[in-house]
Amino acid sequence: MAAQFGPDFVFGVATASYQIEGAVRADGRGPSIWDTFTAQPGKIKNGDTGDVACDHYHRYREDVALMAELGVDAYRFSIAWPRIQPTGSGPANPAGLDFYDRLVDELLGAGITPAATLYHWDLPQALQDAGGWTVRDTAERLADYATIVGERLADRVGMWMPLNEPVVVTMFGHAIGGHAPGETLGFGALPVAHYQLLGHGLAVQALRAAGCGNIGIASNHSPIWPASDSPADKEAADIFDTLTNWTFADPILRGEYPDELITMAMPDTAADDLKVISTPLDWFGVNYYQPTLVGTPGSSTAASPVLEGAVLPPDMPFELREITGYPTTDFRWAVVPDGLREILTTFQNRYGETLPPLYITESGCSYHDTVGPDGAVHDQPRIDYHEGHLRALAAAIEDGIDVRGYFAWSIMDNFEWAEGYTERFGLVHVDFATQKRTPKNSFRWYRNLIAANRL
Ligand code: PNW
Repeated sequence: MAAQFGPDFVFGVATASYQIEGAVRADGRGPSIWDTFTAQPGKIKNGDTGDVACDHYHRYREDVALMAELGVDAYRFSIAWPRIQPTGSGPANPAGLDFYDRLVDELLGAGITPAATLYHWDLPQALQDAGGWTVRDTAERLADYATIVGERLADRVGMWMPLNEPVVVTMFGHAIGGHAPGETLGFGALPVAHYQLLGHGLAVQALRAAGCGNIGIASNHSPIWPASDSPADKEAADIFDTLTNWTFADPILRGEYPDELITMAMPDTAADDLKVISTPLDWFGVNYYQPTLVGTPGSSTAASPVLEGAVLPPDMPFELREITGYPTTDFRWAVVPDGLREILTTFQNRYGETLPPLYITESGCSYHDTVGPDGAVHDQPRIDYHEGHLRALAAAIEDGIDVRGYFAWSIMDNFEWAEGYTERFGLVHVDFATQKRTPKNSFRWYRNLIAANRL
């Protein structure tokens, strides 16, 4: 069946600063928590770091040229806070701002709308030393940083996102410790959710005051599936759903936290802060990768590959299970295109009239691609992944859900956090030894799709 997208539908690609830029000591950039984390033995596969990554800081012109060839409408990138404020507060570092100024102009010159994320996980280390996301001050610092960047780029950036995936920062960074800063606070990580959300709300206000428009968020969401019909598994799934989906979306879209358990764990100021957190957005961005299968703890040996190797805090009232019966990527994530339609439908039903327009700010898959003897990268599974997810998206639009765009993660292979360079999400293959870029077959497929505007 043919699936068609409206003439204004935005096809994009996405990246994040620490994952692609390298040049971590260039032009006055200060250290971030990811520089610190990757320097600790055993934290990242093969001891990989983002020191060089895709060397995008020096090769951005070549990379923008690839995006122009791809024909995308928009490019979602993140600004490295420690390039703008090396210690996370105080005056701007002009050389840092100049880099994003050049990048934005290069994009506009290629007819591509710049879509900027302010915080994609590279917190200035000095702010971490002062408490990081466990303290209120960091939320206020995010707003100052938003003012600096907003004043410089308001006239040229077409979409703004203060935060990327506050749930992953809370869970992986602070509850179970697989990401920087590596805290293992369990439920004690909930204030980290609150201060990021407060930072988001303050940054939205700061961006608006600086003259920026079209502001949203990139928030990770996953339909939660109970492992069985048993009341115990359903209850475990409900708790996980509340913790990972609605703790992040309700405060923004409804001005309240979802339930008593969460409210009790939040700082005393939370009730007042919710007014700031729910400052209206122009749109809401969903990052979707796969559903999450949840059951009661200790009842199964098939744990989810998402949490492989993680040390879980004791006494969690749920456990993640491996999803079976679907194809999996080489990262062992389940490929479930209908999960995208499901989570979008859940948003529509939960928020109804008050739901702003949606974007898919990330979706993608990792396969361990290699360049073949013919010089090509035959990544048919990635084509199938994006085609399936775009069909599911088209079905959601058909259902009446207002989805305005889709950003493929990622334009090119890059530093995949704790997995280092082993997982490849790109439409373009990167040989990290030579920095050679090779467009994969999926790149050509996406280019044709964008040109035709239909599947
Ligand atoms: C996102 N999960 O992270 C990030 O925004 C990207 O920086 C990252 O490269 C991409 O997805 C691929 O991982 C996620 O476990 C990390 O469900 C973990 C999960 C989802 C998204």
